[in-house]
Amino acid sequence: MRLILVSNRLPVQWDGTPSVGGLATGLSSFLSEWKSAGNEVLWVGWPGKSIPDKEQISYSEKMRNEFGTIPVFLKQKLADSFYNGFCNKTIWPLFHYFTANCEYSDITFESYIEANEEFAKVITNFYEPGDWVWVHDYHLFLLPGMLRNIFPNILLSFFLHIPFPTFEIFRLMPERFRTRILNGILGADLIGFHTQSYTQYFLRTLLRCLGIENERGIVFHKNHLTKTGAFPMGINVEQFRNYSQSKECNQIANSINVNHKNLKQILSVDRLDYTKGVLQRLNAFELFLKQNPHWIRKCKLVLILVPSRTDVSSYQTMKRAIDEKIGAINGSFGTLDWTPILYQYKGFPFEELVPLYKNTHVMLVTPFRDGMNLVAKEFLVSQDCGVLVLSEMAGASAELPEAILVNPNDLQSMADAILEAIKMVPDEIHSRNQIMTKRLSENSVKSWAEKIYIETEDAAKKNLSFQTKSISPSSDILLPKTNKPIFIIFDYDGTLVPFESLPHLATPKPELIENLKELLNFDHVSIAIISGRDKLFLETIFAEIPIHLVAEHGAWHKPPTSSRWNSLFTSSGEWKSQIKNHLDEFTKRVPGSFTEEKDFSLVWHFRNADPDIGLNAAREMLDELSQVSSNSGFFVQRGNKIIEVREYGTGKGKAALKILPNEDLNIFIFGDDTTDEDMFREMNESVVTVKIGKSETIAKYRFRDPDDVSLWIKNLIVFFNKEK
Ligand code: GDG
Repeated sequence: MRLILVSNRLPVQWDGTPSVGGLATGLSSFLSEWKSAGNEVLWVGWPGKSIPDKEQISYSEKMRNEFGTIPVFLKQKLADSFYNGFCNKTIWPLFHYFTANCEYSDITFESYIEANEEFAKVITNFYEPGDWVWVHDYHLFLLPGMLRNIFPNILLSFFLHIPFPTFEIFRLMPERFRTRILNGILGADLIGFHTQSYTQYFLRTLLRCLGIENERGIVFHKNHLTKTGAFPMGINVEQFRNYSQSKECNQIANSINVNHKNLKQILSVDRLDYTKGVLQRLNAFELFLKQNPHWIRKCKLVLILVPSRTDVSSYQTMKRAIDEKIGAINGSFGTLDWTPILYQYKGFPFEELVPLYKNTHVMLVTPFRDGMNLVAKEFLVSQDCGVLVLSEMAGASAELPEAILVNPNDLQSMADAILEAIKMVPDEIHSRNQIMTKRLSENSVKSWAEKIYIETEDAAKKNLSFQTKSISPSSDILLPKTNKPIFIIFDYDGTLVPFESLPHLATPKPELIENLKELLNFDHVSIAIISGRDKLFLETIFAEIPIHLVAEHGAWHKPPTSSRWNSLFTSSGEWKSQIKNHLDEFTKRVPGSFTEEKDFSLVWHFRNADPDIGLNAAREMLDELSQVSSNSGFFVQRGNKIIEVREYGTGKGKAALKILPNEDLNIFIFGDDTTDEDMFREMNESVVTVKIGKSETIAKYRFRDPDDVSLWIKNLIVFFNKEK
């Protein structure tokens, strides 16, 4: 199988030198195993600068042959507006909670769309069915949706490397941007995040922004199923560990250390970015020196800042502030033979970075917010006897609770943490680090990538079974195959008519009533409506039609020829008053919800409630009621924005069996809800069962919506007329 990795930046820069960043290095172990199993890998991305038109063909050939990379060419103006604009002035600050830094510009959003389209075009040129496409990060939110439109069956993963913010933050983005972004990511089969919290924030955002619910992290949208989940990215543990224990690494470590043998080394390594909290870290170090003067001349802070986004003016301003702060600390605390901060504004090769980790006593990783932070993990597997001071706001803190966790906004706690770390005894350091490094070895970057592949494949399989069930209402498969009498059962809400905000507004169009009447003119056709609605409602709606009506999920039955309702089940009803009080409590608590009372059941509706509050209350209610329902005479079922509490032993499935005549029939059953699954389950293989809508079903076929049901009815009429 061929893997097509897609990220904004390629693992090699335009001139062939390696890019700084965790992804390429991290993935190398997974990729080499992938390739040695006979698979191919191609990496698609922007080369980082504009390449003149006439050089593009030869450049592409060279990159593909030498590095297995495929460049996406973006004109300088577009690249600037896309990358420096929408990516780094809108998404990056917003998703890291720097809301005051955000700009919302239609111009840069247009560029964002255009750049994503350029990526889609390049992939379209060489994509082949069977390839696995794995899109990375926030620069390419729209790409999964674009690719899904072109290749409906593409195997597609998306991984977000930065945090996904809470809904309240996400919705600060104008609706026209955010809707498009969410729809774009949902084109993937799998969406991975670093932590459980980011996943939950994303799912909640889908609910609040698009009204899309999830079933245990699975989302159905536009006839496509997407799995979501937390996949904390690991590192290439062996690579760091092996090198850190090598002779070469020891030699470099000793040579770096030669002038500072007696100083405890505090290390800080970041890309220059305001999210990393570098200035705050310097302030904490200054406070530490002020409050603990006995550590003066006994420690040094090695501060490495890797240049990044150097053409953005706010980054230049930040760099100046950091430079000044370093100057001030060195000026006021330094002596002729000691400088507190050794500052390096450049990247270091791996071979020099690891010896620095190894020499370190205290590693400061204190970002204001960070998707994961791989530096913290790399340090842990490379150190000899070093303490990790880690921000609670970094995704890595969820996996590394044995580190000294700090709030980067709390200067005093950071200064205290430096002191605690620098004084920590080796036994304690080893015991803390051992637990963390063991965990890191078990969750290496290789197993991270493998899990993502397995889950993506699983989602794609689920999608396939979801799609194979989808059928056109005019398909011949849905026509009667024999001339036996025909019995059709329809659910009402969500099947014959779409949902409305209030139940009494959901009524059939006159055309539908006419078509049902016409169908019943064929004397071998019988129709039943089996609904959760009450008797009066069904009687009123279907007053003119000779049809079986079954109300309250099978509690009552009125045959076509009769004006009387018979009870299909017997009821004790003892449970009702107690449960009604309980549901009423929820109704008081959740604005927009209400309780409906029927002869054999109680229904709590939350369609008009705030989606989040409604859903949470429904979960709570389900949980509470299912604990008391056994042997209590009732059972609880979740429906479409409702919770139904019903007399035990009743149900649509049993009701359907009771009203079906005892003869050989062509049976068709249509329903949209979990209560309709009861009917599908009770029927034998010969019955044609059709689910309306997206969620999981045991029905044989699937229609998109009630309009498909109306089309099927019309199609059946045409068929019978032809047969006459
Ligand atoms: C994103 C998210 C998430 C750094 N300086 C040098 C150097 N590095 C390497 C490190 C590490 C990588 O860069 C930095 O990884 P981070 O995790 O800290 O952050 P980002 O790559 O900026 O960004 C982040 C990550 O994606 C992965 O999902 O953790 O939260 O923002 O691997 O070793 N490498 C070399 N010289 C350096 O000077 N060779």
